[in-house]
Amino acid sequence: MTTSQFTLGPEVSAALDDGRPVVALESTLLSHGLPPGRNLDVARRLEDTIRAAGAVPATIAVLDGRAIAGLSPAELERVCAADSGLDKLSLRDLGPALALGRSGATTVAATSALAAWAGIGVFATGGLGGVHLGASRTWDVSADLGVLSRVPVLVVCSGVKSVLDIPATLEVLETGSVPVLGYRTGDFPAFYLRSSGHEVPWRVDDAARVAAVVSAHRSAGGAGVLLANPIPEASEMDGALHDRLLQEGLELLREKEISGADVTPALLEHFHTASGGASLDANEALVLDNARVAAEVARELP
Ligand code: PSU
Ligand code: MN
Repeated sequence: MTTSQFTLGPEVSAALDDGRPVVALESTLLSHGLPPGRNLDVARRLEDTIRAAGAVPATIAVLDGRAIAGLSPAELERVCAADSGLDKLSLRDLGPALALGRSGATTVAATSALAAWAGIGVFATGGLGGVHLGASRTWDVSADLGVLSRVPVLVVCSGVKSVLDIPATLEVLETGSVPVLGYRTGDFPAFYLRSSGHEVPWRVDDAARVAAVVSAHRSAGGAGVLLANPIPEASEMDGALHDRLLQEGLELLREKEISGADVTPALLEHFHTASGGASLDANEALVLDNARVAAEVARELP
């Protein structure tokens, strides 16, 4: 499928035509979540990991008014460049960006919608957006949550950051009828940490069963499914370091009066600079593991 507003990379197009497994990847985590240089390295490793696990990667972004699933190497470099100037596009931004010829990196919400448009049912990322602390006052609830309740895609992530209101995030997912599956765990993970201290409603221990849940949920009239895969044990961040960075980050947000879509990028940057790179290693380890798991599930889906 290639239209004036949507381009599939040749490898993705061939895989979809043949019914081979494809895994979508988002671009916001590259352009807004990782520093230039490191982001391109991670982007390539993500694609290699998916190929090694027997699926085809489809990194998604919007460039010059076209949605692309399966960026070319040059397009991937553009998304990761220090001077890319890319906006962060959520689903509310896709119509304007496509129609007005703009470029941007896609969030979980926007990537999920574009993946579904392309016929891709599995998507790997690092962290999902969620309910921000203080949301009862600010109404800052990521569109990622609402989109999962409407779009038939499996999102594999490592939970949400502890900067968010995690119980409220799980409540909103329940309201949206999104099954939350813990992958080989009964705890909902908190990105850098394997456990948030909150339970998941369902635990699933292998890729074939995850695929079976996704199929059954769709048969029953549901849409998105969240698979929460904790960061590999060896890469988990030290708890005390994590708590210190989080407190500092929250203080920084207050000081600089940062709000809305800028909150996550600002916090990530604080973690990366103040941890001397430890958070980058953790971030890379978890997203690569999610890519591998997503490919394994994609292979099990009809
Ligand atoms: N959480 C992370 N890293 C990220 C994001 C979230 O740990 O890079 C990005 C994802 O693209 C996610 C988006 O979809 O932030 C959510 O942003 P908002 O809360 O503004 O909806
Ligand atoms: Mn928001």
